[in-house]
Amino acid sequence: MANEPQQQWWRKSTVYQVYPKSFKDSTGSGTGDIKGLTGRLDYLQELGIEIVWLQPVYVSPQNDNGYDVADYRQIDPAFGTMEDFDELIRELKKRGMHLMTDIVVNHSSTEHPWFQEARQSKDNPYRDYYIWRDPAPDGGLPNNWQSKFGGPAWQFDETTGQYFLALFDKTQADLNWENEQVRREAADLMIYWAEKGVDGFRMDVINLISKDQRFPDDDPSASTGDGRKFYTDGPRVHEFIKELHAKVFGPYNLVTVGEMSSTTLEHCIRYSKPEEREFSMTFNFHHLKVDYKNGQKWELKPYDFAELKRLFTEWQTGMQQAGGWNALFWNNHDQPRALSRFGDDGEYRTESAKMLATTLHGLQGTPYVYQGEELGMPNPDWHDIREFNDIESKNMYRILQERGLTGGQALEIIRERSRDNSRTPMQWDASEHAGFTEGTPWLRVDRRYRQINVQSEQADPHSILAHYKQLIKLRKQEQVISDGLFVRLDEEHPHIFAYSRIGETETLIVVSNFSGTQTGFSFTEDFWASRAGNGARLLIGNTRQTPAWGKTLEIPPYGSYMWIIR
Ligand code: TEU
Repeated sequence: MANEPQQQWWRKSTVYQVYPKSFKDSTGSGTGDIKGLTGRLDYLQELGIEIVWLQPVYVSPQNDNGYDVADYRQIDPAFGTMEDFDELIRELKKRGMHLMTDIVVNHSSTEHPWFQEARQSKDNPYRDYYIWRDPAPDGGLPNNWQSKFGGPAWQFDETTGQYFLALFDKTQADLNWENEQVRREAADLMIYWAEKGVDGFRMDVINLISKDQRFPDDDPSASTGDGRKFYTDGPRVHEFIKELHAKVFGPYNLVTVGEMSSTTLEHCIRYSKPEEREFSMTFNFHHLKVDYKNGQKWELKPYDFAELKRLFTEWQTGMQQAGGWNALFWNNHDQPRALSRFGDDGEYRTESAKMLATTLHGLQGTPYVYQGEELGMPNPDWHDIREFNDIESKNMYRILQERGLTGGQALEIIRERSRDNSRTPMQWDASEHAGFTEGTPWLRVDRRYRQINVQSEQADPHSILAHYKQLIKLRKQEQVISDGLFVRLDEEHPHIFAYSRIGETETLIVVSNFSGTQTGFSFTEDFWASRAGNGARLLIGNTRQTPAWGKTLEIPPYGSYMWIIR
């Protein structure tokens, strides 16, 4: 089975995340499609990618860009046909590559036939596929839980006079996993795709499927008093996931990653330890909340570098010691571009993009590359709310103004935090619309596409793209990158994140400068004497000149280096 220690081939792999709507349009519709992806597989193979994570292409009204599924077994015509999907699988297998698809079963679209049936009457056979509650005694909401997209988490249904739970958009109704039939439906739809040759699944907010059946009010005065503690890593979540592993993940030998919203290290150890037979690995988001003021996404503060390093250290050592496995990422379709957030998308764009990559790819876990990250694509720097598409951003632009901010203040926050920052079309070349489409792109291409695109970076041996290719190759070559024990080397340095990976016979050392100023870093006496003193070979760096090896290193602005000591 894919999760047995001896068969964990994916521990040396790199996953490439494809947001299909923005990857490549083959028809001129202005939105990306499956054929467009299939036509670019050579690019991904050349990069060294072994697993492609294709985000939802199922039938959907697109209120949440495909995460509102209206038919779990059909391809939405906007993305192509089932024949196109079958061709994609064939073409991946020809190249020795694997397909991971997105499974969204915490909720369905309210346009799904199940919901259309359920809403007809309280005794409809599908009623209990969803979570319905009577109004509170005062006629109000069943409890004070909040949607993750802003506003209440309950939507009133006039037909039956009850509310249904929707933790995300009002058109995304939470499925009732207490209902055995729902669990059977979920397993069956996964088997359907596994039978078609899919090699793995990314499981959308899968740690939210088990709700506290008392549905109690939360304490709204708490920073996370939005109800999440009553459905996050809920009472039966591990039971439900083990059931899926027994029915699907194990028998089909699938590689799986759980997207864990607001989770804990303890749960992620349980979710990803092979002997638990749940998932192969987990995404957690704690490192991407270090610029949330008071833990609130829509309140800005400069990112807390010390906290970022503390979290990396906690999760690296915690998961490794307990046998868990991290899914490593800086970017995805829900996050602003890390380059603009933690690097410098201006003067030091190339250096800082490479620095972020080296820092992440030297860690324990399986790295994920989100489309465009390998080019150093930045946030699109928009100044008009009409440029934005995302439902969450539109809701928050309204809500922030209801809270008393001016339109300009609200827009400044949206520019920093909007998920649209990562959803602008992939930049293939310097032709119009960056070669993404012959039509009008659904979301404007970033204005810097003439300088930042695949074609120009393929021509440059010192490009960010070349750097990613080398990192991906090193992970396959150097066992210490997969297995080495993580040991933090910098003690609260204001600009440097340095760590080692201790192997049986080799030591990997990664030193990264997260600032635009040259800075010195010194190894401790003990470490230098015990490990580093007998010379190191540079595996990869991001500046023409590499710092002279010694107990104290002078690291240039955004300098980042990976050495190995054998
Ligand atoms: O994301 C869930 C999630 O944690 C983020 O969407 C986050 O909650 C949100 O940005 C609020 O800050 C998954 C998918 O990745 C996302 O695209 C979907 O919108 C969401 O679930 C619902 O399916």
